[in-house]
Amino acid sequence: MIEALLWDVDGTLAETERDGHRLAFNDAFAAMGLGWRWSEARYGELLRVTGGRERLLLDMATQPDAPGTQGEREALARELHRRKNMAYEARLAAGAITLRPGVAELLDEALVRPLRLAIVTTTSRANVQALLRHTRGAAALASFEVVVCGEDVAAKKPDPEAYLLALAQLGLSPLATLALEDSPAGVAAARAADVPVVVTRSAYFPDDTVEAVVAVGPGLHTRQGWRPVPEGGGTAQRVTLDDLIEWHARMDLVSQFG
Ligand code: XBP
Ligand code: MG
Repeated sequence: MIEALLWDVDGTLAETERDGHRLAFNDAFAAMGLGWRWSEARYGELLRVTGGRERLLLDMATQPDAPGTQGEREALARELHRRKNMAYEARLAAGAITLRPGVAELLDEALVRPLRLAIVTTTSRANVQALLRHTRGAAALASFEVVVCGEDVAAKKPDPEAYLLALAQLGLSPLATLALEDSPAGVAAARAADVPVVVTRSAYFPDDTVEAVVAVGPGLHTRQGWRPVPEGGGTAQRVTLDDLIEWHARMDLVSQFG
């Protein structure tokens, strides 16, 4: 039986990478007078690395006008990241980023059931708080009993540390939980902590092979295109809590989906 849903943030709750972080990084480059701009394609390559500062340092290795020393690069990455997070919140405040369809409905269902809720992300806490505040209101963060963020771990996803910490804080065994993830790194992190995973494909990870997950589909807004077919019943057009419970109950059917 599922006792808690563990939510990834970027790509799962909202398309924050494509609509938010990438553009906010570009805002920060412009604000600091740098000519660097990340295209959608380049950002997709950089997403191999989790963490905004880590992503900046990876890209600086390819920029001829990046500072010469590691210390200078780290200082620049810190300042760019600070400005990026401000630009990200400004985009949220302007309504440019919304929750993915079906997310709010599933969260509401879980609160009524009730089922415990946790956030397991390696994004910065300020970004998680801003996303929830601007998309679900000031009280939204409090509906998550546990919120594990990038600052709380030594190793970001795909390391399992964030999931292990969330399980410890909830006092639950992994099989009493279900993770919602979109990226290969997120799936790897959850699976390395033995947490069953449902994958909602996102803009940047539309067809990556995912292994050992209980279900994979295009998004929580639809029951079409999911493997396995949702069998939780009901009349909703979207994926419901009963669908998640049914997939979880059948998790011996853990599969590889290409
Ligand atoms: C997503 C990430 C983050 C975001 C940017 O993690 O890798 O780095 O891209 O956020 P998840 P920061 O899917 O686990 O939420 O700039 O705060 O790192
Ligand atoms: Mg994600």
